[in-house]
Amino acid sequence: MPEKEKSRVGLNDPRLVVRKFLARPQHEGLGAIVRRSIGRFELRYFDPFLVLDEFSVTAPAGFPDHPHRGFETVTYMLQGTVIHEDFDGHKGTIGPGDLQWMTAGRGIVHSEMPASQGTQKGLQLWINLSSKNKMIEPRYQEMSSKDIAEATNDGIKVRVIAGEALGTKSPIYTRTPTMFLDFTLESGARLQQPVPESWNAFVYVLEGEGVFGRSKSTPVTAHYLLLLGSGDGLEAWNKSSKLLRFILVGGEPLREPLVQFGPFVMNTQEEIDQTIDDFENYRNGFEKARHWRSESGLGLDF
Ligand code: FJE
Ligand code: FE
Repeated sequence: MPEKEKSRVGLNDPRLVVRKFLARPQHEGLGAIVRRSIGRFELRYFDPFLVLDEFSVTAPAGFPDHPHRGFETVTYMLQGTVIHEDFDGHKGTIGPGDLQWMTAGRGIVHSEMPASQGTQKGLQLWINLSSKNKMIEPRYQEMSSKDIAEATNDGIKVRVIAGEALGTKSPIYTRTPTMFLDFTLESGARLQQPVPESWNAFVYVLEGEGVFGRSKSTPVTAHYLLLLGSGDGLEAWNKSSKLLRFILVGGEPLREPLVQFGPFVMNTQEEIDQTIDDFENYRNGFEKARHWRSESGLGLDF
């Protein structure tokens, strides 16, 4: 390969793993189980990311009627199907490999429940919105598995949920600039993936074992979250004999004050007080919550 091209694909300053967390199962919602990595006590916030849950729901468990304001939720299914239903009549299913990118903005009230028997598994990522976007109109971007762009090269497969990898771009619009890549590396494969220098980035391992950051570092297995330090991208290796699957997520930090009360994430305590008042009195985006109940008819105390 000519030297010029090498420098184009190569990384000059690969990011190292600076912290590592094992996400252990905990109860959330109504009988659901989540492995929460970002959003737990030791890792309250990794700007702009509020929560990363690897969830597992088996009927009748689920996430019945509950609100959101001030951020986005990204639901990416790994196995099974979830039915979602909101107070504006927006309804549908999210099946294996499907994506729902929901900008809650000023307010969404919805339910997220298992659609079938067996265990439904997926990832849900909460991405904070900047102060200027917290009260925007809610919006959904949905993609079924077959429409999610995939690229392959040298033992690497990537599903491009958001951002760009191996020359393939996702059509998802990220109001808080974000990349979300689902990588599968065959045995022996080595990945070099650029990540903008100023962004925060993490890896969450789904399957197999991988070596991240430095070729000599200890292999990491499923359910581990790795926070990456500064640099221009991620270098990863599959030195095992099995497939390695992980997500790489990066986002531009907002660097704004944050006050969170459960599913409401604002910049100040006054805005949180206002949000609770809006929700309780069906105002400023919560009007439609007054007469709405999901088909499950259940609610969630948050
Ligand atoms: C929520 C408790 C919750 N992780 N992963 C309190 F469980 C939830 C919530 C979820 C959730 C939903 C899915 Cl489909 C997947 C999740 C938490 O709905 F929003 C609050 N406030
Ligand atoms: Fe929700």
